[in-house]
Amino acid sequence: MDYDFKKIEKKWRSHWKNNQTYKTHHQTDKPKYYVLDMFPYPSGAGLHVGHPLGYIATDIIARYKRANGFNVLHPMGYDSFGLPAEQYAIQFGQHPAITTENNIARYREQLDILGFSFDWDREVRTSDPNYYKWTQWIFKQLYNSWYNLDTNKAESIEILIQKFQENGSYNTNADVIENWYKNLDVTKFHFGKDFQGDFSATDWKSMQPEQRELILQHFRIAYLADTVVNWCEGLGTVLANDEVKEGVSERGGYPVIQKLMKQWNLKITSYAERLINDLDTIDWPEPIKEMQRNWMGKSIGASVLFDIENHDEKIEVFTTRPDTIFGVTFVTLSPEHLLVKKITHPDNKQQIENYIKSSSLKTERDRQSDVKNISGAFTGAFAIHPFSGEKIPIWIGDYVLASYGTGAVMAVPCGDQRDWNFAKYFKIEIKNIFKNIDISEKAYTEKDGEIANSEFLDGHAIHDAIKIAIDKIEEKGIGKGKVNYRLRDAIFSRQRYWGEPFPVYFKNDIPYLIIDAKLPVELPPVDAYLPTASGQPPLARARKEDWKIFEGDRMETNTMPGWAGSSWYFLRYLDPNNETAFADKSKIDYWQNVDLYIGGAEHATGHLLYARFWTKFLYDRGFIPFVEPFKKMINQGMILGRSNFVYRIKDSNTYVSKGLKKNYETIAINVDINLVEDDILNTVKFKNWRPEFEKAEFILEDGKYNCGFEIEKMSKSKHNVQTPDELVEKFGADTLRMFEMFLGPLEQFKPWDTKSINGVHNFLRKCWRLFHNSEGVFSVNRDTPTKDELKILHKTIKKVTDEIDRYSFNTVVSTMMICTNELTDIKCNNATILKSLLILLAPYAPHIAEELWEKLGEKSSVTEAAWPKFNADYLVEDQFEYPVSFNGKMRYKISLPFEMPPIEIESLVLQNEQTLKYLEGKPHKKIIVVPNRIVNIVC
Ligand code: ANZ
Repeated sequence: MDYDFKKIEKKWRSHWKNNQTYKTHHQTDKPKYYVLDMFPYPSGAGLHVGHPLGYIATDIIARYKRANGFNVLHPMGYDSFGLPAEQYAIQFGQHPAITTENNIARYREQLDILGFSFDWDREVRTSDPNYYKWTQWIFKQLYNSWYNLDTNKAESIEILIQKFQENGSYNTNADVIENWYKNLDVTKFHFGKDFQGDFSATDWKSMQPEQRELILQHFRIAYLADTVVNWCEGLGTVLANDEVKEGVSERGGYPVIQKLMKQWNLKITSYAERLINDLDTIDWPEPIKEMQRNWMGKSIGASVLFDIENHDEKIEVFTTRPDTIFGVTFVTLSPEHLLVKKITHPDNKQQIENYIKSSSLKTERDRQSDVKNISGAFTGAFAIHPFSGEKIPIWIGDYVLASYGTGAVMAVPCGDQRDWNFAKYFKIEIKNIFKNIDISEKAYTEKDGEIANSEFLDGHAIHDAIKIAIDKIEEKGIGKGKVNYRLRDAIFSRQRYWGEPFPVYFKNDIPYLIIDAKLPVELPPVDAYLPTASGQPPLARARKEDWKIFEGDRMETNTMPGWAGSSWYFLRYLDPNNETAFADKSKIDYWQNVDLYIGGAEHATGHLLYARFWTKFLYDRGFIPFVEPFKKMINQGMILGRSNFVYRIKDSNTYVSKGLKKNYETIAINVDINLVEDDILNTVKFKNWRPEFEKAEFILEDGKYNCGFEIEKMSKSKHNVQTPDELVEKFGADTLRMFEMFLGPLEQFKPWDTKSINGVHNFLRKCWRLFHNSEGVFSVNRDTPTKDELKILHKTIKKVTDEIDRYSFNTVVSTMMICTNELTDIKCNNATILKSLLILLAPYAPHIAEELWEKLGEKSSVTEAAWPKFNADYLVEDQFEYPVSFNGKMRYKISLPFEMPPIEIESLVLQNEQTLKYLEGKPHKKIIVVPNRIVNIVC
């Protein structure tokens, strides 16, 4: 019988399903191993061959760990809230739940044919109300928590209330937004406009509940605040910084502007220091850790106060270089800075207003990255230098960001390139405070050197001067040492339909939570998935009676962002059907965090950061016993597609073959790779591909149309997608699984090229033949294995085990190939040897392994078999290969037992045919035998 992969794979897939082979039990007598894939967003395009790469790797590890005695958790689910389903709903009116359901069904079909060992009973979907009930519940915990800087953790808001009741705000070291009290609406708040944020226990007790709540809002980890956001009118929503590229939305390319809106925020900044420090405790790729460190951007420096001429207010700046204070020649405020309007001189008003307007059109990212275009405006006001007392001009410039530091900088053109550019452009004075350094061409931004022209700092090395300056600033009472983070609080509201509703309602504009017993707050039906005419989010279309739960004056109509559900999904897999908790405590205690996480590197500062934040928060509040979600992570490299191009002659429907295109002005068009073979276009198929090509004409080369090609990202829009389905149909899932691993190291970017898939397929056929005789009849011998057979096997066990332990998935495939060739060469069909071979093969090619396993007469699944133990004894050589020399010249080698006495060696060598040949019939003069070293014949 031949290797009928179609039949075999179908048979075993249904066997596994019917027998629940991969069901994971909460079996605590075994050590646990939790291996997880980043769950996919089920898009309409389905899976291409790049998607399963990581899933195959985790599946191999899951099977390998099972064979090594671990109780393995290897689940899969869907990150099923998201924009594409919503966009589709907007266009075609189909409820996103239906689109999502259809897409999931397609994904599942594609995943199933690959033979993964997922425990599907644990599937989670973030858009399922039974799942998002717990996302809402976690939001409630965030809302009901504050960050205690004394204990350095989040605690129940009740503890804070208790403190307020006992001592007022005094002695409470809470992480609260700086100058938070300025946000309070004084008309609603009876302390008046001089209130600076401090209140006594008596004050607290005398407040109305609503007033207390207004204060508490500023301490909660989930809080509402007026926030500058990237507002995208076209998509009707706020976008995260990384969703905006060059001023337009990444998705759809709609313009994005900066706008102030009331949004839910999460105080991730409280965790900045822990998020940085704990990176040292996890085994993640260094580039991802570095990206997270940069994202959090810790800066140590000082805040310094500058008086303003003819005004009572002061400007507070944040600087990392207090040593340069005598080099300050102007102050720059961000255009949004609250003082701008107050201090601007009437003569400069128009100019300043124009500038504010023009910079509101730019995103923060553009403002940071655009260093070429220098822009700004003078306020007409002056600050007073805190040491020299000199007058220094106050400018506004959008290279200063409102949301970083204090939104104001002391500008030092000699030490900061942006300040230098600004000063040159606007012809502002540049003072040099560095000894023997030329700053005529550019600023000096290094920290080696000596300070000059700076009174008490003169002669000090920069590093020392920083410290001296901070001391002096503190001594003078004009500022203090300070640590700043680039990280901002995370905006948690989206003006979308297809996301988690908040468990929140409003009464008199104050938010309140829906009680646990009423969760989840389900998405209400709406008549359209667009914002309302007045710009309210789509949920505002729902009438009171459309909501299953409606309280207060109105429900919150924002929804949560895409990363809400994915920040904790790994916890739900532990206990996916629990109705009374997000997971049972005993299960959390057993399974703990993820041992191995595989997924794309593109989530470095999104999902991977937020999941770490939520984990730490849940830890603080005592819900889980660990502080990091993913102990080890590997980022799989992208599989790149090979695209083909045709060249349309401009303003025509004529397509010119690649070799002739230089004679014309052409536009390259991505053509479906299925219409091309060996880079030659099938012109008939091309004409039928799309209506616009129906009447296409061609200019050929030698009767052929040669296409261009390029290696680029595999994507539906580039028509270079290869789906796993076609290859499984042609070669089987086992071949595809092995082939994807064989392409190269998991972490590397690799072009997709199916040239070697036949080789991999033939290797599996060769494995099959080891178990069958030349007539194709199953035939193995049950004798004791020979030494040679054992040697090949144990060499392979060692290599494969080492390689899997190093996650070197590609080299395992070649090791298995070599082993199969060697066993074939010695015509091995020994059952004991082949049985072990199947266990080694099963993680990669589970179907064929199961089939042959059954044929060997095994009753249980190969999944339950123990990983073969390597025995070094089988590799020990019992012979030594002697080099035989004639007059010092090595002529041939001969293998002889280690223990053979020299006298026997002598006689054996002298009788050897080769010896006779080299002696040419003459007698030898002398023979020297050094045991286990050499034989030398003198002649
Ligand atoms: C004076 C100075 C002199 C500075 C010098 C640098 C070099 P990092 O390290 O990224 O934290 N800065 C402060 N707030 C800013 C804002 N909101 N937008 C843009 N720039 C801002 O950078 C801190 C430095 O960036 C600060 O130190 C400040 O310029 C500027 F030779 O102050 B420095």
